[in-house]
Amino acid sequence: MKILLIAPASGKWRHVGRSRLFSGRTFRFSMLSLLSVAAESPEDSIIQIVDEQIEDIPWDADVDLVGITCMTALAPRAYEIAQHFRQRNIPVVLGGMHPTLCPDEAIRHADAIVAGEAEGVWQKVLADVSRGCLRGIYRNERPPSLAGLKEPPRHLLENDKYGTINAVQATRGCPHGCDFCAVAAFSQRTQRQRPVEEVIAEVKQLPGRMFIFVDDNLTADREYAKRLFSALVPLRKRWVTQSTLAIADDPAMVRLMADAGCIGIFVGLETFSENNLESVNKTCHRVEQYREAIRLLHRHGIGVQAGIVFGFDGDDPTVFRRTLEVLDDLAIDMIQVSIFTPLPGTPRAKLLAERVFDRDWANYDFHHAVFEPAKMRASELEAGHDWVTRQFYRPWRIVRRLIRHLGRPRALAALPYLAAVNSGYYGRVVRWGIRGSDPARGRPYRDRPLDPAPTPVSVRPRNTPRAPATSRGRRTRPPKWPRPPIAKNSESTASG
Ligand code: B12
Ligand code: SF4
Repeated sequence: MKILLIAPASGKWRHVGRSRLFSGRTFRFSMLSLLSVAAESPEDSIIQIVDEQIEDIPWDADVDLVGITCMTALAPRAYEIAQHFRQRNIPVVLGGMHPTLCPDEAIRHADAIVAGEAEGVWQKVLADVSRGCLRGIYRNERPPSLAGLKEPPRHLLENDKYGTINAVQATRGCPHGCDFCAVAAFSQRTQRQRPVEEVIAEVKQLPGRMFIFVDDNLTADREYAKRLFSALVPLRKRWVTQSTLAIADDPAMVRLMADAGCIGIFVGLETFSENNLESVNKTCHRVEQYREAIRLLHRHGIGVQAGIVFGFDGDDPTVFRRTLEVLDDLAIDMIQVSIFTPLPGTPRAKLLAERVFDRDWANYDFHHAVFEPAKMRASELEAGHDWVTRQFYRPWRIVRRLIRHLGRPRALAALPYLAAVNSGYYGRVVRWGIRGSDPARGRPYRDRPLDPAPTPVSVRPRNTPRAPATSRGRRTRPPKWPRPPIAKNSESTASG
């Protein structure tokens, strides 16, 4: 059977990979969604994978089946592509996050959808295509076993168009219940692990030294993580992953992780307000533990990329400047800034439904405000989001961060990674013309009362009076804000 598998791209992402400069290559690294589907197909299938970030869709392709993977922001584009092939009488199957979380919508745009994981149902899909009776929603009754997964056919990708095609997944899902998170909704707050020896066998035969674990929370199961890291030590590979900061309550674990080759982790810190974290049920770590946890990771040469989200109900226009200060103060190495987005299928989306003013999924790319924030205008939220991105990736800040990193143990191992990600984001700022502005410019912000829990960035209660205006119409400068009172001796975090 001839199968065309498509990863759509929309807006600024489409064909970004064709430019020589700032091609976004640093941020293209997985494609495991489609590679996993390809791996499940019979050996005699002829499979082509098309990534719209780097190539055109072969609209006239002579194929028996089209499969499209789809996040929410890419749903409109996926539906457009599906419509084209269905008009040519080629059956289309949609899969991935969005069809899984919005199956009733997705099925209106395809002949069939796969809700959840492909393993366990893809063979049935192909059998039904052969019989000409492909139809409806295909879903596993219970999550498929992760033992014996076939190796992703990475040779189907154009290696030089990717930051790395060495992407591996050891676990699926996350046990936490953050109410805005699509992963929690997709995995129903569970995590499953692949056998350690199978992960190690896959890692062993990856070319080069560097690879990425695309897991959402690799350290959620400590025992599993310890076994995996111990087995990785002799391979002398280098890798990055995603984790919560809860690991920092176990310094031996962090040491083992570094010995196993970890040079960077992406951590969803989200906010520096404990109230904000609590409001979305993010309980896996606490703001007061950030400083010590980050120091510990840095002491082991592990770079920290923070996921930062703006638009929580506690965020007012001063949150952008305060957050930038704290990011500098905590010596965060890289950030990914997002606008709070009520993703369909998550509990938070239901709670925010009445405040949503934009239902065009294309804008659910974490760079647009799609609902009315509580304490600022949507335009301020977008301006502040862009402003923080641009400020954080100013060349002088990048250089300062890299120099600071050089003073840490094992610095040389992580340096190329930190430099690549920082310059990748700088490239994005230039290429996309990200500018923004600080919505609180000229306003006092250092005298804001703190949350009940000691946090560096506070939430201003609605009725907090502003500083009085001076006779020249300016507001008085508040006293210098004391250093953020993050706990100094905390090595104990909530368990992950
Ligand atoms: C790696 C990754 C990326 C990479 C690479 C993505 C890629 N092309 O492979 C990059 C960095 C490019 C990326 C970018 C973004 N990402 Co991303 N990404 C991920 C991450 C961490 C892992 C994806 C992965 O490789 N999974 C491993 C595979 C094996 O699992 P899978 O994708 O679930 O696929 C299985 C099933 O879903 C199904 N399936 C999937 N596709 C298909 C297709 C068919 C035909 C079939 C039959 C089955 C099927 O079968 C697969 C095997 O079982 C996920 C988190 C996650 N858990 O998925 C977030 C995630 C998908 N990303 C997300 C987001 C929001 C983004 C960005 C918008 C972030 C941003 N702020 O810019 C951008 C979008 C860029 C754009 N507009 O194109 C969200 C999507 C939420 C949603 N509801 O849409 C996720 C879920 C993260 C999160 N915590 O919310 N991402
Ligand atoms: S810890 Fe991260 S991956 Fe897990 S549910 Fe919360 S936000 Fe999602």
